[in-house]
Amino acid sequence: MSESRREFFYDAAILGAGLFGLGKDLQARCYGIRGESRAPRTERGNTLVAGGEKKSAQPRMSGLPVLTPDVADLPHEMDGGVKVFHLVGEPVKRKIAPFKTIDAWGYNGSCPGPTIQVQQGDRVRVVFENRLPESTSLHWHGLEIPIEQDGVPYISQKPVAPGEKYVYEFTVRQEGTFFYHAHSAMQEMMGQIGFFVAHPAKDYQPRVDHDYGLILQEWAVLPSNSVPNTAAMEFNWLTFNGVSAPMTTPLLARLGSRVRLRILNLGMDHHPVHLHGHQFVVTGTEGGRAPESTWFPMNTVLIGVAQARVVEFDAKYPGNWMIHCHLPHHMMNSMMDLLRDRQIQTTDQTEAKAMSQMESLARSVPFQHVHPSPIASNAESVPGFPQDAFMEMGMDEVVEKPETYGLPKNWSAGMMGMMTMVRVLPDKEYDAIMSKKAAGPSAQEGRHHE
Ligand SMILES: [Cu+2]
Repeated sequence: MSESRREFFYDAAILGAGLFGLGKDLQARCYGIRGESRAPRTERGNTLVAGGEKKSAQPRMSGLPVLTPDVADLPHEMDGGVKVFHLVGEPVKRKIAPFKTIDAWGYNGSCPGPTIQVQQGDRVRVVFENRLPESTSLHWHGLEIPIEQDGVPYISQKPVAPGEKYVYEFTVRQEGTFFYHAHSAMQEMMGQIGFFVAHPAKDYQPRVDHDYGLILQEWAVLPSNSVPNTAAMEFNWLTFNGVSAPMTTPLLARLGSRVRLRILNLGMDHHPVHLHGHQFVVTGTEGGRAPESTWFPMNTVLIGVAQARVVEFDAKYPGNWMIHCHLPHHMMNSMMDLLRDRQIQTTDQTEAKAMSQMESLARSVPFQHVHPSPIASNAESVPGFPQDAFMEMGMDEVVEKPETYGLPKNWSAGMMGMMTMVRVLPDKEYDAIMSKKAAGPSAQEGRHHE
């Protein structure tokens, strides 16, 4: 691609960003890294704003905005000096895998809810509308705000009845990674959570080049069902930002850059999140920035329930590095959906049977059916077989997007559950993907809705 053509895409991306409520200053920061396209968020199936609200934001923002792959940002408008957000709690259909769509609850058509980004010191108003079939409220997790804004039914406010609106307003005095959620346990388990990121008044040091956010969730959804069982204590679907691998959008990092990951957990399980090939330091928690004297190298960080952990690392080594929850059962999803209404088979599994099961699923999705990795000729006679054999479901084409460009063939067969990857790419590869992204949402089947 010629330089001028690349510039054109670059400019188009900035123009596109303007449409979604990013001010000039913020745009400049968005594109601080050459080609760091933050063009129109194009997440599949998400509705950004309810009621076609007018947006005319002129935010001042230090640091980069956070990118939450597969989850859009919530735009805002200004009313005098107040940033006004419109948040709608409602049932949401969420495609968590190419062959699995669940009936979750979320906000503004998204589960998790859209990401709210503000600046430390901002006055924030959130006009909340309840389109759920039951009463709810919004809790601002970790924020030091007046008790009447705390969002706990009966304790700090009357529950917001179905069809009602409720206005929250407060000044954000802190910096850090916070979240909003319904303060009702089962509603939380239906997916009612979203990021609330407060950027610091003064940039964190050292500055990062990429800032990503991931929300960890688990779901109990029986085969042929779509409604999560919120009373369950065991879970068969594990998601990052509302999607299971390989649908998770890879996180891109330019070789030599510094990367921040904000990881947030609001479920029933704790998740040890592991990054391959690099060491990171924990630079913050759900309580804000941690002093540098507390940083030490690690590559697995436990994200407890209701916690956030912010980690940073230098992307030193080129490659497609996995980042995933390391609980074995969270590195996969239920195979029950593959078997449909049949009993899961743990013994007497032959290659022919496994292939026919996989083919029946492949026909219904459809996904590219790739022959699984080889098994030994005497596999059937070995106690314990099969374990991971027959688990691989390659679906490269179904989950293809600019961020997957250039991955090795059948990469998706190795991706399951609570898993994504950090792609540390040399300039040429990085810029090639950014050009594809900048080419616009039309190339990505119009996933953006206004
Ligand atoms: Cu886990």
